[in-house]
Amino acid sequence: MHSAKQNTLTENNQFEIETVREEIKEALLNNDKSLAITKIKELLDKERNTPLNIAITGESGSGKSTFVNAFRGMDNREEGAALTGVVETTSEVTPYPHPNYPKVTLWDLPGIGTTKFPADKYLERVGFEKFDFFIIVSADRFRENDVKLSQEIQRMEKKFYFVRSKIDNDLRAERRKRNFSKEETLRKMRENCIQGLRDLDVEAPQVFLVSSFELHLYDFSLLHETLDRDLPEHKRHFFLPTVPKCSSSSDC
Ligand SMILES: Nc1nc2c(ncn2[C@@H]2O[C@H](COP(=O)(O)OP(=O)(O)OP(=O)(O)O)[C@@H](O)[C@H]2O)c(=O)[nH]1
Ligand SMILES: [Mg+2]
Repeated sequence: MHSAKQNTLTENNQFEIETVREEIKEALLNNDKSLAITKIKELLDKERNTPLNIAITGESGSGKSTFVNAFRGMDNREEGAALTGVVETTSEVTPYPHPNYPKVTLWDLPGIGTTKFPADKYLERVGFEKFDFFIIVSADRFRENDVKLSQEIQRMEKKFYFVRSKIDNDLRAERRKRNFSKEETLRKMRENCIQGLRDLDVEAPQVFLVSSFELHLYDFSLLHETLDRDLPEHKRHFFLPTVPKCSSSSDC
């Protein structure tokens, strides 16, 4: 998102894939169909086997584990779902395979700024190098820890998307006010995050308003589409939305 060095895939894999692509072009130019077919098969094989590691990060309680479950098309109560809770819950960096794409791993991270993971040592302790990109999950306002995370991820020359979570909660609370406007409330929340990121020199902040309990509303689908679009060509279609098992807060 911020520099040419940033990559969503490990550079080695990408290099190998580029090499095979070049070999295919050359085989086609030389009219060597049989070599081209062999190389195309090799390319498809490499693409299938390219791992993608996505870190879900943010403050404790911001809704990271719930988001991981939603992303995997699961409900918090299902067996195999990441544990969620009203008190600090995730204390280890935990991998969850994507149900449809075994090479895609979602990493549920502990909250930034807890005793075990203080803000200044956070990225180092969670082992940031192994992640291809980050999704920062933030509830409420754009906070100091969001600032620190965004800055550090940029400094590490990695890419991130920003998810403003628990939108259902905010709308429910705001609805009690006179002159409530859903559109205006959503606009203000989006603007607050975008401005917070712009103040940190993020050129084109990617902000998504999400309720992990109401996946059919707000920006959840847009987030999937954006990830799908941003990924290098060979990883396309990995992120076409998993059909959620629950579509309203009442059945989640
Ligand atoms: N209303 C609402 N509640 C949510 C949403 N996402 C998470 N929650 C609730 O927020 C609380 C914290 O969610 P978790 O997913 O455990 O948060 P976390 O960021 O993983 O927390 P730690 O593991 O402690 O860092 C739980 O009670 C969730 O049910 C959401 O989109 N809407
Ligand atoms: Mg958690």
